[in-house]
Amino acid sequence: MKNILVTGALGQIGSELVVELRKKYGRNSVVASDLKTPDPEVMKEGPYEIVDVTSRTSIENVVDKHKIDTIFHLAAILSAKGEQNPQLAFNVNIIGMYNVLEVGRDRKIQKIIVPSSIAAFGPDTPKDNTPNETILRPSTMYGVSKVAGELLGNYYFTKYGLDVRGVRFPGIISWKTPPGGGTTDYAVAIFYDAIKYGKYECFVREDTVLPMMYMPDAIKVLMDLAEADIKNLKHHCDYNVAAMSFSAKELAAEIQKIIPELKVTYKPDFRQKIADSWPRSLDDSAARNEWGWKPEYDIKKMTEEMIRELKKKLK
Ligand code: NAD
Ligand code: AKB
Repeated sequence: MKNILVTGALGQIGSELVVELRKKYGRNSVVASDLKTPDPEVMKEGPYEIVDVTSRTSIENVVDKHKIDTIFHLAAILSAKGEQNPQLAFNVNIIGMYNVLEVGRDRKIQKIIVPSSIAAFGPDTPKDNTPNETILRPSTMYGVSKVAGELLGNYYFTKYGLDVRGVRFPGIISWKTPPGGGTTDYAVAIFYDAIKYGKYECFVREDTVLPMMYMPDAIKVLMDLAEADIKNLKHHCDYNVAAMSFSAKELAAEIQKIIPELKVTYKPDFRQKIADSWPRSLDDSAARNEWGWKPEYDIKKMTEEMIRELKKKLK
């Protein structure tokens, strides 16, 4: 991994992944890219390019210019935004993935790392301790695009020997960059509103249980999977990874241990149906056995750190 391109680098995960990749592989070895021109501060941190993944040429130009050998493909439209604009989600997530794979094949890219999601599962999937191999029949365009991405990645590995790797992320919780339009966004928004207003109106029911992961663990997932010895990988683009599972009410109670004045009300909207179609917990033994995945954060440690960091940020 000498020259790395990150697509969707201004998003919730990309903005933190780029920093860690640069720490490990060097500032100039990591090219961040997204649709827009970022703040001047971001431009100063290292190479940045505008790349629209729906255009194969746009990806090719940057791959050629920087002699890219590894791509972390993060550009996507998430579940809630995707249900508001399924055509955009199809275009960015499915055509975008296809373009990245085609450029990978054509330019002999060594490795492509691409997150899938718990959204690949659907209402017919077993909800508890969901196996790695199970029913993939999602009810959202985002989920459909994630299943397509997993299958395409596996296909390009088998057909062309392209090394494509990916995990099914649960909801990611972080304080640096707000999430970009997913169903699990309430698990981040509650922290901001708890600190700013002492109250939060949650858009899913209090008994909604979903798998979640704190950002440092998510970054570790991507970096460890990228470095894993391919000889040990029996899967490619579809590893379940788990860290914690809790209900919206349990999260509120954990925050109330530190911010006792927090009042939470529940007003479910269209995102409830999406949340109800996803698993409550995951069996991630394949990731643990094949490349040593192990999370560091549980709900308590994550909540304490989120509140500490957000208080500093929002001061
Ligand atoms: P995000 O919405 O925060 O960021 C996505 C980025 O993609 C944005 O900066 C956006 O500008 C960019 N983008 C959109 N259309 C583009 C296009 N045509 N070309 C180039 N860039 C474009 O998303 P994220 O949370 O950082 O997610 C990154 C990846 O991880 C996605 O594949 C997502 O499905 C997956 N994932 C995220 C979570 C989560 O909770 N954050 C959970 C599961 C999976
Ligand atoms: C979303 O809610 O859409 C994402 C995800 C779980 O993929 N956070």
